[in-house]
Parts: sequence; C-alpha cells; structure tokens
Amino acid sequence: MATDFDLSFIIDSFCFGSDFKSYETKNDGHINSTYVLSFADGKKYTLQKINTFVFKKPDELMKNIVGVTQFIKSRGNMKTLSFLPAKNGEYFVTDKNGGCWRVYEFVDSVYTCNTIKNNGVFYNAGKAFGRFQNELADYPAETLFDTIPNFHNTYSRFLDFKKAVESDISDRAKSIEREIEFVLSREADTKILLDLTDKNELPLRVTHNDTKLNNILFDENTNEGVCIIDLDTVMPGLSLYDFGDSIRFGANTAAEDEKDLSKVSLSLELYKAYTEGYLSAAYGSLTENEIAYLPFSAKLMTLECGMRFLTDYLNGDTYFKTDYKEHNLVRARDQFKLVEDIESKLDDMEKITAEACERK
Ligand code: GN1
Ligand code: MG
Repeated sequence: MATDFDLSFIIDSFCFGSDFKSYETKNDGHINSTYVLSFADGKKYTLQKINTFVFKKPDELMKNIVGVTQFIKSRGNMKTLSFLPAKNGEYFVTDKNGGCWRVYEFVDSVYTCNTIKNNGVFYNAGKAFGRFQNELADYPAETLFDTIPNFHNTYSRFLDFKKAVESDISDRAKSIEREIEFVLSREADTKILLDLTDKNELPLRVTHNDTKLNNILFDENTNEGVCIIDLDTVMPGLSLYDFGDSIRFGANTAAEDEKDLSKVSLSLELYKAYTEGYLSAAYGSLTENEIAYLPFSAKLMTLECGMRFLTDYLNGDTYFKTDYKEHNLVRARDQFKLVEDIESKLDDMEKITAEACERK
C-alpha cells in the first residue's frame, strides 16, 4: 500500500501487537500531520508527524506531554491521551529524513467539531477546558519546557509582525496597507495582559494555549467534552489566553477562513454558552481580574491570531499549512473582522459575564 509516510519504519518502531490493515489521513490542524492506523485485531492508533519547523525540540515537547497526560491519568477525573512508548524507549522516533513521529491510542466513540451547531455543545466545550485547567492546577509548572518561547506574548508577536512588514520578503506589504494599519493602531492592546502579569495582578497557570474547538473530543452519546488533545503547547501561561482563544474560534459565526466577511461575527449566544460552561468548572479558582478580562481576552486572542496569519503571509507562508496562495490573508481578514465585531459588543459581553458570575 502506498502511504504518505514510511510505513515499515513506523510498524518496526512501535509494538502494535497485530498486523497493519489500513490508514486514513486527518486534516484537522494547521501544524502537525495526523493519520489513523487500523490493525487486524480491530485496534486503532493515531500517528502524528511532529512539525519540527514549529517545534524545534521534540524530545522536550514529548517530555511535557507524557508528564501532563500521566498526571491527568493519575488523578482519575478526566480522560486523556495514552502515548505508546517506542522500542527505543522514547515516546517518539526519528525517520531517516529527520521526521519525528509519535503514536497514541485512538479514542473511540467521540467526535470533533470545527463549527458549533448546538449551543449546548459549546457550553460543554467551556466546561471541558475549565476542567482541564483545574486538573493541571497542581502540576509542577517549573518542570515544563517552553515548547515555543513567547507563544502568547502578544507584544512580541506584534514586534515580529512589524519586522515582517519592514523586511517584506515576499513583496506583499503594499497590497495590504489597510490590514497593516489595522494592527499598528492596536499596539496598546497587545501589552495590557502582559503589564498586569508583570505587576502580579494576573497569576501564571499551566495552560493549554491552543484551545480551538477541534482540540476537544466530545462523547458521541452525551456530547460532553471528554478529552483534550493537541497538547504540544501546554506551558505556563494565562487562563485568559485559553478562554480568549476558544471564543475566537468557536463563537465566530463563520469559519476561520471564510472569504465572505459578512458572515463573520461574534455570536453573543455562543459567548454566553461557553462562558457559563467555563465558569461552571473554573469559577472557584479564578481571581477577580481573570474574570474581569474575559471579554477583552477574546478580542486580544483574535487580534493576535490575525496578526500571526498576516505575519506568515508577509513571510511567504512558512508557518501555517495553507491550501491556496492567499489563504493566510483570508484568515487574517476574517480575524480582523471578528476583532471589530467584538469591539462593538464588549459591553454586551461584559454584561453576560457578570450575569454568568451572579448565577454561580
Ligand atoms: C494552530 O495546529 P492547530 O490548528 O491546532 C496554531 C495555533 C493557532 C491555530 C489557528 C502550535 O493550531 O496557535 O491559534 O493554528 N498552533 C501552533 O487556527 O502554532
Ligand atoms: Mg489542533
């Protein structure tokens, strides 16, 4: 069978226990490549190629992930991923081209979603990420490696963006002056949470840092968010990064790369559902400031992500996987439209947040 990867190398590297049958390619993330392998005994495994352009130190990354998943498992409150040790004793293997591969047990009877069709599912998404944060509250944060330094340092992302505009290596800046101005005029926003953290007014926690809706596995029967995946960016961070990023992706009335901007907006109903779900699990452990900045965090994370897409567009599309030439620009415009819509709805979002807290 022709595969996108060196099948015999993968089969020889891990103990799968029966004969390989078939594989399927998954197209969910923008970073890693994912496949589902099926075996003769009926067992399935998820195989992933770690993107080492993005994650420079796969050994440290896998130490983080194995540590965090074993910790969650030992507490016994929440399902988590089970990684397979390779025959070399590590949790990943390197092929002859330098590609890094890992395997985990396929989780059955679950589904993922890229858009929300039912508010209740988004409530459950909030609850799942709230629980995940609580589960890791006592994880020894100092043992975690910084898999991507300054990942959500929005000001450092802003400086990267300015550098990309100045270098303009793909000669694209002159065609996107409006988008560039959109970002430059919001510089002050990029420092707000960092300043609060510096003044010890926001606590550092162990966070997921990539809380997209499609990083949750939902139970097919109950629709509960049962397992959090894509743990590559678990690092010390702010709870607000996780909350804001979930809203950015899941409460958008359109896809992240919708070209028709009239379809892009922030659904207040979805914002409410997620906030209520999140607070149902995390309220007791959040500080007053963390709660006060929930609405702003949605704006900030959307701005940051748009800025990252535009930076990648200026740099010639080297970071995010793209399906066509202007894909990153389309994504950036979508995110900026969402930022504007959030700006016009911040008062409503604050009201909804306050009401959700009162009901606690
Ligand atoms: C990437 O891999 P995926 O699709 O879950 C990215 C996130 C972005 C997201 C935008 C390591 O996540 O930071 O918010 O795309 N992950 C990394 O959709 O950069
Ligand atoms: Mg993902």
